[in-house]
Amino acid sequence: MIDLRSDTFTRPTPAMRRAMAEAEVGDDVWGEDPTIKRLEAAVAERLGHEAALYVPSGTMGNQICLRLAAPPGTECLANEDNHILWYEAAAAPVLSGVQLHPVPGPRGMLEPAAARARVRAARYGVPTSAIAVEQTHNRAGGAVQPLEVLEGLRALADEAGLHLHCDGARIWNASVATGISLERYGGLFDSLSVCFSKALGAPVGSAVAGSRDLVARAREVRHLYGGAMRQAGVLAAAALVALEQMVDRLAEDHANAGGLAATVAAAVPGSVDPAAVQTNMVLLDAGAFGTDGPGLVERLAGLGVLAADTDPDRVRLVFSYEVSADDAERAAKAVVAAAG
Ligand code: TLP
Repeated sequence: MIDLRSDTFTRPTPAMRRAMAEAEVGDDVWGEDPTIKRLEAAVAERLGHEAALYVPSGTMGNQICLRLAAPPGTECLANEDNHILWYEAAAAPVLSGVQLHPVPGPRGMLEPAAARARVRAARYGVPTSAIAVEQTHNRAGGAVQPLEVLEGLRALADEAGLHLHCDGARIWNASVATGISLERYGGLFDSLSVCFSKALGAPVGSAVAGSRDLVARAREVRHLYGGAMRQAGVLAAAALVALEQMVDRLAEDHANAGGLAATVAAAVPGSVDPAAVQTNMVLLDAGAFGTDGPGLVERLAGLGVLAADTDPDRVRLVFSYEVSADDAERAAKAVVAAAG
């Protein structure tokens, strides 16, 4: 089976397992885990921020940031397809009293003009306190949010006094795809949540980055949410290997995704737009295969490819280091066969 359900399915590399076995550890609640400290320093440096904090998951990273970004009874603007709206169990309203305000936009984009039109003051209802973006954008098939859009949102945030947060679970993919440095992206945001356990292949973990003050407050919220861990350096060690060894190679995943999309688009009209494939994901339109999302997933499974129906009529394929170029070619043939 070629598993293209998600890049979250990746297992740790041999180098990660070795680093985990050999990690120097201490009690991180006491601030005494040297491996976690190294990871946090490395993340902060790469993203051009003062500090960073290791957290158990991307969801917790986002939710810690949203709590700090937006006081209860205020709202955070986000593209209607953002992960925080679809997959985080209503955590922002439940845990932080924050209303998420979904804004339509193409390819996961929150266009500055559309965002500006939704910024409200208390006298009109719910005051806006924050803006959240997602880089790359999951439900938009790994779409890269353009730099000028992010800069436009930064200008809006400065002008209107809003907090700008980035769900950067796959920000590494954006940087590799565009050549824009992590530091340049990072500098645009007041807070980021980044993940080591998606395309980078670490088994567990994410980090929040921001100013020293934001990260100190994030540490308190992490404790409140039950995310303060003890000798978690065994996990952070794998994340360090992910950062050091697994970022540049993402270009291979992007090439594999692009190659599959080109093959499938040529053979199955209307199934996929190859120009929309910018990073490690491909979205297939199940209708072009004469079926629906679950139907296409079932056919693909019968042909040796595991995929996920992310919508009733849409199937997502995700590439990672566990999918070789050969696997990608075999998967492309299976997808074409699924049309016949
Ligand atoms: N994404 C998962 C599922 O939740 C959909 C996947 O298979 O892609 N932000 C983004 C952009 C994500 O894609 C994810 C996970 C998260 C946050 C949450 O990370 P975790 O699973 O570590 O809480």
